Amino acid sequence: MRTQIGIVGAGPAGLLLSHLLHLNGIDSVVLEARSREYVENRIRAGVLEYPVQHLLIDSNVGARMQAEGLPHNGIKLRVEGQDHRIDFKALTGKHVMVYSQHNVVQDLIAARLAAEGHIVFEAANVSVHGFQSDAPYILYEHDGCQHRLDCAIIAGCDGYHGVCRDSIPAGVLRVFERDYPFGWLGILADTPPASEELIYSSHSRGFALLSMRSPTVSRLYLQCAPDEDIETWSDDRIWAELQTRLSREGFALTEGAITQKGVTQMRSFVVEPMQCGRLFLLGDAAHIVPPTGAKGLNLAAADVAVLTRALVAWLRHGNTDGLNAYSETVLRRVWKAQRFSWWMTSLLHRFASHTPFEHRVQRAELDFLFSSSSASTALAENYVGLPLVV
Ligand code: FAS
Ligand code: PHB
Repeated sequence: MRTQIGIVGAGPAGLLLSHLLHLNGIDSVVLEARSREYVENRIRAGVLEYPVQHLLIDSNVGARMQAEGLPHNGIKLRVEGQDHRIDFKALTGKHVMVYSQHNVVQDLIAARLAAEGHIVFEAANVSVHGFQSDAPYILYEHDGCQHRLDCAIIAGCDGYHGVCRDSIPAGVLRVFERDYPFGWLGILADTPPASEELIYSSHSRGFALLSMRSPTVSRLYLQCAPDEDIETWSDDRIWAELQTRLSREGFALTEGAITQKGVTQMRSFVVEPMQCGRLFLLGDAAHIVPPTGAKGLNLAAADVAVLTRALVAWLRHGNTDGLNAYSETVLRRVWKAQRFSWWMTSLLHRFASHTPFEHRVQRAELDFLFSSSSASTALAENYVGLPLVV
């Protein structure tokens, strides 16, 4: 089989890339290891930046988001029971949209299949080859048969644990990383969110976050040990800890059935460059951010916007400038999002290693944030999303 762009991974990066290429008359095939049902129901991110909302709307896959998503004009930072609201609308004129990542994935799959797009689910043993030549190809198994996909370019959209990054020869990539001494215990619960906006809480017992998926479904997170055993957390214990860390006079969570719970590692990770020959890395395949800044999904979409523009220029006009500058271009935005995500994580979490001096400095940083409009504006600008192509 032959196509123009071979895409590994049907997460937000791979699907959005295939969709935008289609709108520009460029063929692609998406190879996904898991089943359609699995990728359409995988619980992950929930906040869309302003520029990403418009990327979905402008490419005709934003209707359901606009109908069912929850626009948020701000967030609350809760410190020792006191709320400080960051007013995105007043500070930037923009808002974020609370809309589940798996809904975005469902919308993109529906749009691809409606356009007779080619997505191979349950593609096993995917391997990428020849990307340091002019004839890259991908091998995979499907329905017990071996297949070969010849293409002009391979897009590695297979996430942090995928095969594409690891297929790049040793010495080509430089790795930048930081692991955090904690994780997030996240739950999904069938209960109305106790706040109209997200609440990021910095508490002496650790960080907590109140988020949501709909007017009837809450998404909440607790700072925990990086290797926390979820089996030791009964639903009652989870609710008791959330009530404590999100406590404020006159405020209480409405407890309800917990339908999903899990522990997520907290890591900052970037590889440079995000390209090797005709293999281009996008999204979590090249960079991971701690979720405190709600940047993961949005960074993947930003990479897609830059690569799409570069591929259109090359395939239509033979211009390779965009492809040659892809890595440098996206890494400028990636590092700004890395800095913001690291900063939000450092600001709002409890570090067991912190000295009393460091605790005071963390507190002073919060005080400055709450008393300075320029500091609040900087947070707001980063949170609602920097321009997609810089
Ligand atoms: P993805 O990981 O979404 O997609 C990669 C795809 O490639 C997957 O479908 C995978 O099955 C497929 N694949 C992997 N290996 C393959 C192979 N060998 N062959 C074929 N296919 C292969 N961000 C937030 O902002 N908020 C959150 O709450 C949040 N929670 C998260 C929880 C978890 C557990 C994880 C891992 C991430 C979370 N993130 C969150 C970040 C998340 O949103 C990612 O940034 C986003 O999914 C990145 O999208 P992709 O780059 O498309 O990668
Ligand atoms: C979520 O809703 O899952 C979410 C929201 C904001 C974050 C992280 C996760 O910073």
